Amino acid sequence: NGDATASRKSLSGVELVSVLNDKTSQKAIFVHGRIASAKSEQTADDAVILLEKKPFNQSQLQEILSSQTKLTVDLENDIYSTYTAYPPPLVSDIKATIICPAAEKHIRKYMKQKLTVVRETKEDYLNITMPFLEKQIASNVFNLQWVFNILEHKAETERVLFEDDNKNTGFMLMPDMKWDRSDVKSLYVMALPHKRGLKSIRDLTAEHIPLLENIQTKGLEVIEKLFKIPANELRVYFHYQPSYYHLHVHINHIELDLPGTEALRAHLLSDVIENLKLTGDYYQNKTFTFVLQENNFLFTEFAKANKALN
Ligand code: G7M
Repeated sequence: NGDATASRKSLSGVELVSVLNDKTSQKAIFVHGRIASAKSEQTADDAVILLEKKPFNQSQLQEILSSQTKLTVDLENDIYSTYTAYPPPLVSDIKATIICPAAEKHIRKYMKQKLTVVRETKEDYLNITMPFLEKQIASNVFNLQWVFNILEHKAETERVLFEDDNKNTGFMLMPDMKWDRSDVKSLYVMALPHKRGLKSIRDLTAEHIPLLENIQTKGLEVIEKLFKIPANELRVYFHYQPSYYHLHVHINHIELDLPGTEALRAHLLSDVIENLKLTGDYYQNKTFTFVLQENNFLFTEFAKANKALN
């Protein structure tokens, strides 16, 4: 919804419905919950809650290595011992992301599921993907309100890193929701163009090169100035398919090991610019290969057209 200021002080009133995905190696868990509605106490909204243990913050180490941290013994043998440690609450923080009210699309997105590789020709895009996206956009299933809130200075206003307000080539540089900003080695920033109607890189033509070059030059200059990270330590790319169909560029620290940076999803900004310079309608004609989760609605469309079987 358009209320950009909703914020919570605690997790009270959250009912656990189910665990969507328990990602032990990433020390994260995604759950489906229900949260008492802000509007009426009798009703509850579906919510997706993402809980993730954070990396250690070196400036807090002395606080952890102190009498404030209680230990219980798990094993003791000669010079070796292992414990479960209970550090004080202020240094045992976890990152919590709440999507509420969550649509079925969000619940499906975070559910553990099978992945399948899909090939999308130009014709598949015109016959399957585009009609599907247009239907979803018309019924507001891909809620882009959060993007418009940023572009219209209604949300995350204190987080803006840079803005170029030109209608055609301008963009806003924002910390991504995934980055808690505590450590520049895990830098994750996104560039959001002001121009509306560009759904994904499929829509890009030679006409958009000035916008893309502007992001590449100014965006990276600002990051170097603010965070002292030079362009040659950054990974700058688009997703295809994205989750949100307002064009955006992902910028992250090269040492950050992330899902979504792999060959089946990421397209480097510099390659996109280069391809458009060589062939202005490259992305309209290209066959894309990408991975979809099997309970993604777009996957269902490809399966219905018998295009997801090989
Ligand atoms: O390319 P794709 O659509 O998959 O990526 C969307 C990106 O937008 C992800 O990296 C999200 O973490 C980020 N993101 C999503 N939302 C809803 C928000 C938001 O409300 N604020 C910010 N700053 N980033 C978001």
